[in-house]
Amino acid sequence: DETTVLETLEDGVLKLVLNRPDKLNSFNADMHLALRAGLERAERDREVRAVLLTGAGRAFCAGQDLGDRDPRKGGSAPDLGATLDTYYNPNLRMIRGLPKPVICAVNGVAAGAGANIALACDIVLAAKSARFIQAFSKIGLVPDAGGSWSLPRILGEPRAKALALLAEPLGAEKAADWGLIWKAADDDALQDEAMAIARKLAAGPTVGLGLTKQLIQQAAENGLSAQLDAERDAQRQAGRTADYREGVTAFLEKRPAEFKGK
Ligand code: T3D
Repeated sequence: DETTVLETLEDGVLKLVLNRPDKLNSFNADMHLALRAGLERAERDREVRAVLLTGAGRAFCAGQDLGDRDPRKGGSAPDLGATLDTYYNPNLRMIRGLPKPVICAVNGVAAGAGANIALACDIVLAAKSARFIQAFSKIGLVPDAGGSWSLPRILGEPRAKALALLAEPLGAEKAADWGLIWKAADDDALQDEAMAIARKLAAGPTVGLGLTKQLIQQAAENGLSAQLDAERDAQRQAGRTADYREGVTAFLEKRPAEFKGK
């Protein structure tokens, strides 16, 4: 299959599969654009109420396709700042800004930008055999795709610096112990567990879930007072949704709520 990102919509879950398994799903321009198209669909399409991101084959994603950066092919040094602006950063911003939950099933090794794209997702599960590698320092680069922002916030400077400077693999179970991801799952159970979470979220009160995601992200920049104001604004909006009415009604009627995502 030559499609670099496979897309399927099932039960409100848009599943996006990075699909260059021979290259460990490393990013070329086409895969960036296909991922962006999938994320744009997720934003636009009301049928989509959660996204599940994963990889085909034995890897999740090995970051940039270094075959496209071969210095032996000649030419001047590439402007990697421009490639971040053009390709990586728009997708990072879309994952973080999408007002719907993004679940990531890290099915195998996640290296370089591949690791940091996974870590930008809202709920991250990884196969127990998967490893996260801040591979950048091995080739003279710096953490990108948001890693220099998320790692110290999640782990603190000592662990963030050791991971980034040493580029040693971090196993899924340790990543879960450190709070870097939600859960390490048995390899053969990963996809089912991730899909079950995605389905559950896709059947949830989408507006409230999207606002919850944004609030928690804003907390990284806000002081308490600004955050209390943000909660007030978000709660006002959530309180006007049909799903809130349904949630309270269902509680009072002692039955499961049937959320419509609006
Ligand atoms: O350039 C810009 O735009 C700036 C942005 C940069 C963002 C970045 O992500 S920089 C970091 C780039 N990624 C890496 O440095 C990781 C390179 N890969 C690895 O270190 C290892 O492959 C892994 C640790 C990920 C996996 O190791 P292993 O032993 O399981 O597999 P392998 O044998 O190394 O790889 C299998 C095949 O995939 C192999 O091809 P072959 O020999 O079978 O034809 C290998 O060359 C290929 N492959 C793996 N990673 C990449 C890749 N091909 C191109 N680009 C890759 N990143």
